[in-house]
Order: sequence, then structure tokens, then C-alpha cells
Amino acid sequence: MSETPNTAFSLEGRKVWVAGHRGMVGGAIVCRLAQEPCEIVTAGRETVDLARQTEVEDWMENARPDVVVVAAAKVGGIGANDSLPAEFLYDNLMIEANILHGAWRTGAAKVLFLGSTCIYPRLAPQPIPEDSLLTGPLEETNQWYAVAKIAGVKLCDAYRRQYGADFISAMPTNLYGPFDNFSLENGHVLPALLRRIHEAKEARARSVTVWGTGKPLREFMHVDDMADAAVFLLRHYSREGPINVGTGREISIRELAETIASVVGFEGTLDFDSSKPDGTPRKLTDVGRLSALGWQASTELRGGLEQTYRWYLDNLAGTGLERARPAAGG
Ligand code: GFB
Repeated sequence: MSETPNTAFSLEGRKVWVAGHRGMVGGAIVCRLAQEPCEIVTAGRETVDLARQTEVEDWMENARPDVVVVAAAKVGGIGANDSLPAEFLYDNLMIEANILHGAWRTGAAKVLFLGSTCIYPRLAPQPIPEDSLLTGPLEETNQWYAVAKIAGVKLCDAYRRQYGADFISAMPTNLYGPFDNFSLENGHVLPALLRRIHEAKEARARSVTVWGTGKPLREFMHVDDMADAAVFLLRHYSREGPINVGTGREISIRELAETIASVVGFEGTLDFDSSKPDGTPRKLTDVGRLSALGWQASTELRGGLEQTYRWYLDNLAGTGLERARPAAGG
């Protein structure tokens, strides 16, 4: 299949439903779409519970969006994934199945489903090409989330094949930015460390704990880049299978913690708690397919961290809150 951009899809005059607009990713996509000549619709959890099929069907029947972005999901870091397997599998299966089936029933012209690079095998070749999907065992800690997201990719493919529906799936690398979940136990590594290191600085602590050995490698992308890629893909991409969205650059957890300490201004030491899981050893996406279409991430990690830390200081630090918006899913 060719990588030639399909520029046929226009957002002009379209009604675009961003499912999961209260989450970090959905919220950023809503902001990015505000620059486009389309109408944006959203529905909070009080209006529609995305895990309930009849509620989703009724809402979609009524709203009839032309375009659907599936950014709603139960998400979290390694701790949450490992300790809430039923929620990560069940909630994500229900949310994606209800929305994708509803989009087909109501004749949506385009659907973008968002997954995660944890769909790929734990020991996939690096950088990870899209065609390594289902070629090996998954990482144990987040297999539940991964299986649900693989099912979402396959649902998109199945509706494409059987009904000719223009459903696409994008797999973002580890994302961060404003409106992230800054929970110390359940958040992803970047917001959790940003908060822990900030609190250690405020408490004038001599050291701060970092989970695991610090050796795993991860790729971090600012959520505004993801939102820009989402709009680009809606316009220019139409084919089966996942497409990776990342920066193509990786950093160890140790280096991430050191960079955060420098941004925050924490001068103490880092203690690595190897009783906590490392997760997958390396997860660098092959972004060749997306680059060939003409899109690249633009936010450097250091600048993105500085902006996110400023946002954290302005919105959450000292409030006792872990997030500024209710969780995604609705
Ligand atoms: O973002 P994270 O939780 O998840 O990062 P994954 C986990 C890595 O960061 C492990 C280390 O190597 C941890 O040992 N780490 C260090 C910490 N300190 C901390 C901390 O305070 N909190 C956290 N959470 N980790 C996720 C999947 O995998 O990737 C999700 O679990 C999703 O489902 C996401 O797919 C993109 O990068 O391992």
C-alpha cells in the first residue's frame, strides 16, 4: 500500500464529536479543532455513559456527528494498569465498541480511533514498526489495556473491510502536557515524577524516589503535537492498521527524572526503588509512515516540560488536586 497522502477528506462544515474531551488528549484535540472550519460537539459523562451501549446509540442517533474522534479511554500509568486489570480491559472494550459501532450505524464519514504503542509486543524490534503488531507476547503490566486497544484497531479494520467505513487508528507514544493526571500512584511517569520532585523541593527533601531501575527507555510527546497529528490524519490518512504517532526520540527514565529535577530546580538525589516494576524495557516508535505523509512532532522535551511545569504550578500545585478536569470517558 502506498504512503501517498489522501487529501480528499475536508473538515469544512463537518460536525466533529470528540469523545473523551475532558481527558488530556481529547481536550487538546478540541482546542486544535477550534482552528478548523468545523463544528465541535462534546458530551460529558452526565449526558452519556460511554460504557453503556444504549446510551451511546441514543446520543449518537440524535447528535449524528460526521466525524468521530475516539479519545475516551480508561488510562493510567504502570501502577494503575497493573492493579486495575478488569477496569482497563472492560471499560476500554465497551467504550470503543459502543462508539465505533454507533459511528457505523449513524453513518459517520470518518472516525479516528486512538490507541497506544503498548499494543506492540514487549520485545518488538526498535524503533517499532506498525507491522510488528501481534508478532509476539505483550508486556505483562499493561496487557489488559493493550488487548482492548488491539481490539479497537481490529474493529476499525473490520468495519473498513465489511462496510467500507473510513475508520482509522493512530497509536500515540507516551503523551504528556497540561491537564494530565498528576496522581502519584496512578499517573504516568512524567506527571507523577514532576509532582513528586516538585513536592520534594518544596519540602526541602534530600532525595526523591523514582520507581524501577531508571534504565527503561521511553519516548515522550507533547499532547499538542498529538492533537495536531490527529487533525492531520483525519485529513490525509485512510487505510487499515495502526499508524504510529511519536517523536522518534527516546530517553531513559533516569535521564527523564534528571531533566525534570533540573526544570523544577530540585538539587537533591534520586533514589531508584527497584521493587517497583520497570515495564517494557524500550518503546521507541518507528514514525517513518507518518513522516512520509508529511507530519512531524515539533515540541522539544525540555521546552514541553517547562511549559507543563508552569501549568502545574498555576493550576494544581498546592491545591491537593491531582487533575484539573474530571477523568476522561465522557
Ligand atoms: O508512564 P508509565 O507509567 O508507563 O512509565 P509505561 C513507567 C516507567 O516509568 C517504568 C518508571 O519504567 C517505571 O518504573 N517510573 C519511575 C514511574 N517513577 C515512576 C512513577 O512515579 N510513576 C510511574 N507511573 N512510573 C504505559 C502503559 O506504559 O504507557 C499505558 O501502562 C500506556 O497503558 C502508556 O500505554 C503509553 O510507559 O510503562
